[in-house]
Amino acid sequence: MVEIKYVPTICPYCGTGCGLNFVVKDGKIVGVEPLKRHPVNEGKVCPKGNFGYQFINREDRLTTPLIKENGEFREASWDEALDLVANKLKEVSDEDPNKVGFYACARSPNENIYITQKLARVACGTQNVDHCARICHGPTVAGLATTFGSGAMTNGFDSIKEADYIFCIGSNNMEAHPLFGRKLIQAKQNGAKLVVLDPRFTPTAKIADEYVQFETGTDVALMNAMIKVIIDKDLQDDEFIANRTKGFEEMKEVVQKYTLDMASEITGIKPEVIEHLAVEYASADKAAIVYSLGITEHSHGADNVMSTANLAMLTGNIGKQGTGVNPLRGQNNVQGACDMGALPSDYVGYRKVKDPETTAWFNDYYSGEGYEVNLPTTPGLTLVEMMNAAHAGDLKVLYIHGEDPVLSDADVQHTKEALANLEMLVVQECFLTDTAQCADVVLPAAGWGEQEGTFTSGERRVQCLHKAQEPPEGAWLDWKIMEEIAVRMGVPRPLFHYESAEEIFDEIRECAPIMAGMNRERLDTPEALHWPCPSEDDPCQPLMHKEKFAHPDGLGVFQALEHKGPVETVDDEYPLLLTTTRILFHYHAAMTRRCETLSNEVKTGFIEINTKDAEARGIINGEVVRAFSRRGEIAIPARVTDDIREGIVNIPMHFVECAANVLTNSDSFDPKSKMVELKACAIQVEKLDEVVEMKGEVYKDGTDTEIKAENMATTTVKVGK
Ligand SMILES: Nc1nc2c(c(=O)[nH]1)N[C@H]1C(S)=C(S)[C@@H](COP(=O)(O)OP(=O)(O)OC[C@H]3O[C@@H](n4cnc5c(=O)[nH]c(N)nc54)[C@H](O)[C@@H]3O)O[C@H]1N2
Ligand SMILES: Nc1nc2c(c(=O)[nH]1)N[C@H]1C(S)=C(S)[C@@H](COP(=O)(O)OP(=O)(O)OC[C@H]3O[C@@H](n4cnc5c(=O)[nH]c(N)nc54)[C@H](O)[C@@H]3O)O[C@H]1N2
Ligand code: SF4
Ligand SMILES: [Mo]
Repeated sequence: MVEIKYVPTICPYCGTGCGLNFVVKDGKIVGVEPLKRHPVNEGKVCPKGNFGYQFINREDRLTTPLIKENGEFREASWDEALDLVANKLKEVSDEDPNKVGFYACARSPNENIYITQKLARVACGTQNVDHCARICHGPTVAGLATTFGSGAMTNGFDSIKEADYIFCIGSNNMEAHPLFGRKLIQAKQNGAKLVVLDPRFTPTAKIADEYVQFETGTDVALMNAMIKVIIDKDLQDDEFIANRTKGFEEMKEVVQKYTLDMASEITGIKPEVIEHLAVEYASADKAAIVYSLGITEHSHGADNVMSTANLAMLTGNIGKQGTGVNPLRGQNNVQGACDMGALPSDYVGYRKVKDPETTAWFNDYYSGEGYEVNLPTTPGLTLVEMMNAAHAGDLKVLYIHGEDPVLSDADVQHTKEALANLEMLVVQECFLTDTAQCADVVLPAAGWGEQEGTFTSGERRVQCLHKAQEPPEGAWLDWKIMEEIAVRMGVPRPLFHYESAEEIFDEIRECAPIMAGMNRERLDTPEALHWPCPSEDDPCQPLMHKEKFAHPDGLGVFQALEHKGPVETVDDEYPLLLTTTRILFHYHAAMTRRCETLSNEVKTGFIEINTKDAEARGIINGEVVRAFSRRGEIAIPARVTDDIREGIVNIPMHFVECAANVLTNSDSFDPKSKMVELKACAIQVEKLDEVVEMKGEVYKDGTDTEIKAENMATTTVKVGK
């Protein structure tokens, strides 16, 4: 008899937060099954949920600390590696705390992330801590905090099933958040109309009632014109505007020049279509906005986000089921990473660094045993600023807890130069990623399935994880590693000591009023709890902004915004605008590319190019072409298709051998959120001198495979004999 154990957990990929059971045989994870009672995925999963566990027991998991000497790694003991890192961090932060920086891991549990920011703040005295949200939903956090007072998704996922009209802009959730995509299908079955706006005819567009193709980087112009139509036709919600908002008149004035003709010129959408969109959105009883990176990853990302907020407030579509502004957060725990204060401007629970009383509170909370914490009230550097500071020689030590910026940050060349310029790069990882290969010290970490803790999904649902197997021998828990470093740096152990992840969570609850009511008993259930959850008797419902917004005066704030467009525009030399996206079977790179089933589905990257643009260059489907920008060039198979707008090309970001970020631009910033322009840069595509044809087929898209709601897998693992 083989003994099989089921251990409940949460999927480690996207922010949908599906519930799974690990299937454990003889103490090893051998598969997963969807959790049937889970309220989000209801016993279904997407291919990543299904097969994405295969990386866990790979032979190339890191199990020994590595130290680089003369350009080569050698194995080291934990003692040696920890001392080396602690001494360097202490030496540099004693000299100037601004010269050290930390990237936290949005794939890792809340408890680990909380400890990363605590190591930065308490042991090094720096506010330089950030994570990938900056180049993901940073504009959401900034934009919605400005308009609504809170940077999070306003409604729970299930709320969408009650919508009458769904305005889905810049989100390809059928590939990026498939189990949320399933809820869109369910909403349609309940009678909702789904409209998708995207420069590409995506799998999500394919399930829509209406699809609108338009120019990249023109969302503000579109939404301003829609707002003008709504006001001109007197379709706005006057009562909501009067009672719950401010700034309406200023916004109204700015949108006046966004006539249908002008917006049509900018966006490429016919005037009557813009008018139709505006009237339908405003006339629906309950209209919901869904968006993701098509909105945020621009040099005007926060403006795009605030435009969606303007639309929702104008029509009173907020604070009710079936409505709201619903940004689909990316990483499994990116909501948590923001909540935990892995942000240079915020402590845990969005308590502000800039506020002297708050900083005094944390200084006091973290001091003791003769150890004084004295944090500045000036926000630290963002992720992108840290990389630039490294490049300029102003940052000396960068501590990366589980991120892979060599693949994921804009402009790979710039990133590699910056990392090489550091006095010490520390990477705490499960695998020797492209970034870890650049490190001076690599610290092997336990990963998903090997620890207790919590993930917070995109709908602010804080969910429990459970340990299903021991980490590989030699790999340590993230929080343990960082505790040891803090103590070696001189923080008295009692100030930085935990017996368990649960103990860390208790400290989080003490520091973050929005999570104070989350006791273990309430949390460790399939439904779990959403924040805000201020007290143990609060029901902690997912719907926000019911009666008032989260600003101190309770009012939502309209923003007067102008269309700006991409900073890098096309010209004769670089005539194509590149966007960079995701595909169903891969998730960034490190984990899914180590999952055999997923890798077999899609083995390498490709560039999508419109049939006419391909013809003009003599390019045929499947041919390897040269793509180049002002930053660099790659060779990549072409996928010739009518699904992408003419003049726009697209590269999925997962494949290091033909990496999109060799081409992207790290110079164009969103001043409001520090986002870089990952969804737009100017490139050229050419035939190679020698014709190279791809072996096998170029990936089409996920539409023909598992992503239809009814086909989503319910169970696939076969275990035991
Ligand atoms: N399979 C898979 N799923 C993932 C991930 C993954 O790597 N793989 N990553 C996760 C993460 S971290 C995130 S943040 C999410 C991202 O989820 P999404 O944002 O849905 O994913 P993307 O494919 O990056 O971009 C969405 C769409 O934006 C469109 N777009 C490009 N430019 C514009 C524009 O100017 N305006 C508008 N309106 N649309 C535009 C693109 O054509 C694309 O279809 O996915 C998460 N889920
Ligand atoms: N061109 C372009 N670039 C992009 C984007 C785009 O759309 N276009 N999207 C951007 C977005 S939205 C995002 S979110 C970023 C993602 O960028 P990253 O955050 O760099 O992405 P991941 O590959 O998810 O990195 C997570 C790393 O953590 C490791 N890891 C996982 N779990 C643990 C753990 O528990 N402990 C430790 N120590 N390590 C762990 C994994 O092995 C992996 O290497 O990329 C951005 N880059
Ligand atoms: S939709 Fe897929 S990747 Fe996202 S949490 Fe669910 S199973 Fe995981
Ligand atoms: Mo993301």
